[in-house]
Amino acid sequence: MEYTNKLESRDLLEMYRLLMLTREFEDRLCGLWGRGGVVELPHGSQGQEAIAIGACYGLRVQDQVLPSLRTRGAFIVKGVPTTLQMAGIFGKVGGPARGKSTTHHMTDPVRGVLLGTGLIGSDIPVAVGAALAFKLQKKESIVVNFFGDGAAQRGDFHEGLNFAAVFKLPVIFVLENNGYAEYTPLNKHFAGTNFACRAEGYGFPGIRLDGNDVLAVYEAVQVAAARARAGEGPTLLECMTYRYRNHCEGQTPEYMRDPAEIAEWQKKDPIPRFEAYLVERGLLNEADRSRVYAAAQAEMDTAIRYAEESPFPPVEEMSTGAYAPEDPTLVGGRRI
Ligand SMILES: Cc1ncc(C[n+]2csc(CCOP(=O)(O)OP(=O)(O)O)c2C)c(N)n1
Repeated sequence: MEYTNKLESRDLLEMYRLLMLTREFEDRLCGLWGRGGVVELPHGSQGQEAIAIGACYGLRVQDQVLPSLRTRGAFIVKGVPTTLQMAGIFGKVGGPARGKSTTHHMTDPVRGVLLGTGLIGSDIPVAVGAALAFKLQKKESIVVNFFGDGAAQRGDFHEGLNFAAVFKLPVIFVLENNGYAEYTPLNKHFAGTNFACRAEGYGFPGIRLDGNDVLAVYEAVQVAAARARAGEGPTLLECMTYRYRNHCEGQTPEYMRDPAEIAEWQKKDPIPRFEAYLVERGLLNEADRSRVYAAAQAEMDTAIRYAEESPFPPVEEMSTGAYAPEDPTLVGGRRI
């Protein structure tokens, strides 16, 4: 594919590092399950990391992301330290919400990651509400909302998209179509041919693209972001991808995927594909690759150690931060 972006070598290499770090984070997290420490079932995103990295890479600091329960890369690109993320997953004080956010409900609004809801699809109107707030405040910031093909079957999807379209809100809907909703294959919950065309019904662009191509995602989001910042309204991006792991760790064998299907998608894995692109341009060699991988491993060693050593929150903090502050621009005492 021919790309049109003007990314410099250092950006390309940084995107590569972020991809590697996200994969390593997920591999380590899934590996920790059942060995103590991790307090909630990990939902791995291995295979679909290029979507979060490509989508978030060009965002501004003030832009907010509303991730799904599987959008690890969004936290990484938005600069939530891996130490804090892992401590949060361990339910420890060192986490971004001082032990209250674990994996599903991790949030760090100061760094630009909003809290989603536990109900898939219900995040969509929340993201739209945040975009409405930006518009009312006359800010140039945008919201990027990630969700899966299963979430797109909820009524919230239609309500959210329609509202965002009518009010021309600065929001990008990133639909990670990984072919499964929990364990249900796409053809068992969807009789249509694609989700992108739904946007046309609401009067805004919907584009289907290769979600395993980090630069294709980056470019599509850049176009959508410019449109959103110019007051022209939302875009729906249907990113085609696959997740290698089951819905979550700790599942019984009947839910396991067909190994042949996994092998087919591994040929399109976003990381080797991007490596090949970088190698072809003379930006990466085997030694660089090993160095980036070793750095990701070392960073995750540190993150896990930090999480293990961080204390559990004291009981006095049980309800702290659980209710909206009187001043809604303050979160955990910090202004957002
Ligand atoms: C309203 C609601 N129904 C069911 C669930 C349980 N659940 C959690 S994730 C998930 C599947 C979501 O599928 P999809 O949106 O395609 O995302 P994926 O898990 O494939 O990334 C389900 C059904 C839920 N959290 N909320």
